[in-house]
Amino acid sequence: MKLEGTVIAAHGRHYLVELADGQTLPCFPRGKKSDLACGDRVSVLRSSESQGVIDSAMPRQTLLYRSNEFRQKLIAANVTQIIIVVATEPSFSEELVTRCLIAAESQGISALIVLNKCDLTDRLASAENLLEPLVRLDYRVLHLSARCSIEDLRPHLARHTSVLVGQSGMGKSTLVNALMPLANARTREISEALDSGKHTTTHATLYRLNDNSALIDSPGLQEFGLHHLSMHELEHGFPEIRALLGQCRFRNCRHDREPGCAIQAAVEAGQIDPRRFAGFRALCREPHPL
Ligand SMILES: Nc1nc2c(ncn2[C@@H]2O[C@H](COP(=O)(O)OP(=O)(O)OP(=O)(O)O)[C@@H](O)[C@H]2O)c(=O)[nH]1
Ligand SMILES: [Mg+2]
Ligand SMILES: [Zn+2]
Repeated sequence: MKLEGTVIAAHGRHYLVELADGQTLPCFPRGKKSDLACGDRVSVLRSSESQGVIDSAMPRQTLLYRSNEFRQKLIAANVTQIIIVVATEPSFSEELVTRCLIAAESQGISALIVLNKCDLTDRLASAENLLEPLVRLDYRVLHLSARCSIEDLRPHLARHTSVLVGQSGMGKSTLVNALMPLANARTREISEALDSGKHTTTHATLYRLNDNSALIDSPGLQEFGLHHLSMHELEHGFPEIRALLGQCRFRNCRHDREPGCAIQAAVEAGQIDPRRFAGFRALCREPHPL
């Protein structure tokens, strides 16, 4: 008998599937390939009382993933919001935030930036300084301290399936635990089922919130390769560049050294942040599909 469910934890070839009745079943993919992500909806065949085989996966609404020249790494499927978690300390990579935003943009996923650990006030100003260009572009930036209160975050989660992404140590899991006191126990339980249970998150896990929304905690990222995005998607991933597309002299302008480039003119006129433009150019120089 086929059962439908949602992947709520993904760790290598091990998946935990939540079935329609709320029960969870450890499952393996058929064959060698395992290309499912947390949040994927699947159809499962029960192979024993305590194990299943994933028969097929349903089409995805969205897929958040990263890629380098060798392979792709799936982060989460069917999410409607990406929450990029940065912190006052340890210091964070502005470039990684930009890359997360572009990946979200390419999938039509809304983005929220959380600046966590605002209780550590010494480093607050320098973190805010790094985020300033993004605030000016109207990206939502929420100041939080998972240690003190996460109540300001709750309204942003409503009606969404959100995934928390960011570098290790930013406080993603602390946020989850603060939002859901029961998550702590669940995390331990799932860690025991899937791996040795270290402090740092080793696999993505989906948690249901009371009001029909869901939250996925994911392992810390050190890099976010975007080799799968075309030049067109990169241009559209920067709102300030997107706004000027079509205004360059040449239709196939690469916004590098071409004369009559509206983007370069905007950088020179101080309308586009030079750090953002440098980030865009660096992305363009990486390999990408045409
Ligand atoms: N001062 C302070 N410390 C915090 C806050 N939030 C989290 N921490 C601490 O930051 C450390 C890392 O927190 P985690 O929640 O494990 O970070 P993470 O982003 O899940 O890290 P990975 O799972 O490795 O990706 C822990 O020691 C937390 O106690 C905060 O708001 N204020
Ligand atoms: Mg974690
Ligand atoms: Zn141009």
